[in-house]
Order: sequence, then structure tokens, then C-alpha cells
Amino acid sequence: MNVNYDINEIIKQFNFSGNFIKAEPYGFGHINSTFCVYFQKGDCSIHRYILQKINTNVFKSPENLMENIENVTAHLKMKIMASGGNPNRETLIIVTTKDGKSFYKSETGDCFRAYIFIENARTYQLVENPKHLYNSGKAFGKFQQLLSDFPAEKLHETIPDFHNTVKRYETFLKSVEKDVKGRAIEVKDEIKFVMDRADDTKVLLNLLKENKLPLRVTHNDTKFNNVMIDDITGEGICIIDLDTVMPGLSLYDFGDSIRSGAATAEEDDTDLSKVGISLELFENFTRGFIETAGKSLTDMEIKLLPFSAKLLTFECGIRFLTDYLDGDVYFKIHREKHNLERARNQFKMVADIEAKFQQMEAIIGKVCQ
Ligand code: ADP
Ligand code: GN1
Ligand code: MG
Repeated sequence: MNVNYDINEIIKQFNFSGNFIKAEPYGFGHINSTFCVYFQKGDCSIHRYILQKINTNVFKSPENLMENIENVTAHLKMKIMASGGNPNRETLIIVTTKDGKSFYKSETGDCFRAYIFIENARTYQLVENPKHLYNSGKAFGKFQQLLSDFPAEKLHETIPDFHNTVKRYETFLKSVEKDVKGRAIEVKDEIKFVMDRADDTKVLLNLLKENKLPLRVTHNDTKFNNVMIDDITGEGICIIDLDTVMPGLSLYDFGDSIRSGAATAEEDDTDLSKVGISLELFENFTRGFIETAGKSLTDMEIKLLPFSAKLLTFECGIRFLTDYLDGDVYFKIHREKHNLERARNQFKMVADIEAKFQQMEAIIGKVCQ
């Protein structure tokens, strides 16, 4: 990793306990740089923390971002304790800096934060056990319920227009026009795929404007690898990656969960014959989500659940393709055409959702009857 900071110096800034042993790059996030840091206590036991370099290209105001996370985690902690849960395991706990702040800003402007490491649980890139996805549905639905009384006006918009699909489409068109890397010629079919579906980008936003969908406090990045699955019980023990908790639609959270959790292949799998939606997994997630969030969902929200899966997958594909056209400036990539491969993968998933749409509607009918 090409870095201009000394991780040992950064670690000294936080209220970690014990003697520092080592720090290792960790996880598969596309945005922040995550490290697992190991410490040893007097009794020789080893414990870990998560340390993250905040991506300030994406999150322009780390102050606002961390204020959101402080407020959201405090709210979650209060609710979890009130219901007899264990807040040390069921929500993120910020480790403060030596001067009592929720993040550290270095002289070069790099921003870091730290969390208690949630042990005996892990995240998965792909669902290995359908029960885990059902449990992740329960966990994301519960997360929405726990935040249903959070004062939305307290939240900063950490990324403006994050799920504004109309703006995402306009940005994409501009990138096609500018074509800064001369890549548009190579992706003509993908550009057509997006343009053919332009009308889809307006559907939810129009309904929101007409007050036919309620604005809620939502997570907005409900990838399957943003829920920690307990190693023993298999429960979705903790929702992580709270950077994009903002006012949004519950359909954003549902749709993005299906995009990643009900996929039959990883998001960047280049063998497109493997890529699609599993109806079994779709049903699993839906059952879990409806169990915890179902009562508060309106008929309109329920009706649009299958569409949201298509739209959020489409949105993500548009974002990957836009980033490819822009020269890979947003998402971390690990190979030259990574963003293009991701976009193609997402579009294959969109096509598969289109083909299975009626079956998805039937599943919603069955689960929500
Ligand atoms: P990004 O925003 O880059 O996706 P995340 O906050 O999702 O970063 O963290 C990346 C990975 O680090 C997660 O998928 C998870 O495996 C791990 N992780 C994050 N927070 C914790 C935590 N508090 N305890 C244990 N693992 C964590
Ligand atoms: C990013 O941070 P991570 O890897 O959980 C992105 C999501 C995308 C996702 C696609 C802040 O999520 O919006 O859906 O990649 N997060 C941000 O895998 O842009
Ligand atoms: Mg993440």
C-alpha cells in the first residue's frame, strides 16, 4: 500500500490499552483503509481494534461524518441497553483519541478513527449459509426500527445525493460525454444498457416527491459484508460501516441488501454465467427483514421491494461504469478493468432480476400475506 503516514505514530494517538504488537490491512471495503491492530495486556492476552483511515476524497467533512457516527452509535447503545442487549457487541464503539476526540487528524490532513473489535463474529463477501442472509435481513430491519425515533435533522448528509438515481444517471451521461480516458468506445453496449433503463431512475424519487414514500433514517450501504455474523449463533449481531446513515428510503436498504446478499456470485466475478439473483436467498432476506421492519412498512414500500432490488443493483452498476469512465477515482480497484468488470457483473444481475421479476413479486406476496 502506498501511504504517506507512519501507522505506529497514528496508533499512539488513540486510547488503546496494552502494548502494541502489530497492525495489518484488513477487510474488503471499497472506500476506507481498514487495519486490524493487535495489543497485548499484562496477562499476555491479545486483543484487537479496528483502525480506519477515513477516505476524505469520499467523505469531504470527517467532522460531520464522525459527529453522525457518535450520535447514531449513542442512540443505538441506549436502545440496545434498554432492551437488555449487549452494546459492546451489538453496535460500534468508538475508541477516542488521547485528546478525547472521535478521530485523529494528522499534520498531513489524514484522518483516522478506531473501534472496539467485535470478536467471535465475521463478515462474508458472499452468503455461505442462507440462514445468515435471513439473519442479516432481521438485523437490517431491526437497525431501521432502532433508528425510527432518531432525530433525522441531527444528521449531516455525509455524501450529498447518495442514492439520487436521477443525479447518478446525469453524472454518468456527463462522464460518457467527457470521456476523459477515451474508454467510452470500449463500453458501448454497457452505455446502451444504462440508457435503455433511464426511466427506472426516476421512479422512487417521483414517489418521494409526491409524498407516497416516507423518508426514514436509513443505513444506505447495506452490503452483506456490512453486517457481522456471530460465529456461534449465526445471528446478524452488529450492523457496521455507519458512514452513510442518513435520511433515505427503506427501499434503498432492502434493495442494496438483495444486490449483494442474494447474488449468486461476488460483485466482481468475471464469469458472468455465474452471476444472477438467487430466489431462495431473496426469500430468506425478505423473511428476515419483514419480521423486524415489516409492521412499519407501507403497502407502497412492500409493493416496490422487487423493484428496489433492481434499481439499487442498476445504480451500483452505473456508479462502477461512471468510475471506469472517469479513470477509477472513487472505488478502490485491484486490477486495471476492475470497475468495468464490476459494472458488467451488476448489469448481468439487473438482467436476471428483470427475468425473474414476477417470481420475486410472488415471493413478496407469499411472505407479506
Ligand atoms: P469500508 O467502509 O471500507 O467498507 P468497513 O467499515 O465496512 O469499511 O470495514 C471493513 C471490514 O472491516 C468489514 O467488512 C469488517 O470485516 C471489518 N470490521 C469493521 N468494523 C469492525 C469491528 N468493529 N469489529 C470487527 N471487524 C470490523
Ligand atoms: C462501497 O464501503 P463499502 O465497500 O461497504 C460504497 C457503496 C457501494 C459498494 C459497492 C460510501 O461500499 O455505496 O454500494 O461499495 N460505499 C460508498 O460494493 O460509496
Ligand atoms: Mg463496508
